[in-house]
Amino acid sequence: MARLEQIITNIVDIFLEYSQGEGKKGQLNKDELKKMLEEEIQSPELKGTINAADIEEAMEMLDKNHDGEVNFREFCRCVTVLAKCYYQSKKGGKKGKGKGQDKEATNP
Ligand SMILES: [Ca+2]
Repeated sequence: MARLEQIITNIVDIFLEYSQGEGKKGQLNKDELKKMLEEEIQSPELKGTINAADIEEAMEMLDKNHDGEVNFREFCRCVTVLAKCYYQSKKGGKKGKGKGQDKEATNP
């Protein structure tokens, strides 16, 4: 399978796997999200972005419709956030801590 296809199927499979738990199907509750982050995010720079150790904050960041669970759409957002973070770290972050560029979450 081509690389991008592999990633896409991985994203779907990971979500399906972790959302099978006790909570509602098709949703990650707090425990499921924590388990998923603990097991599937290993590198320190990504852990700095969304951390299982601060699951309240991670949930707040991801649970956009505030139903206390992470649906597939919200999970995809999580992946996007991590990808952007990794992209920034690869680019070397020359711009330092400039304001604005990380602020995509500001909804009016
Ligand atoms: Ca939600």
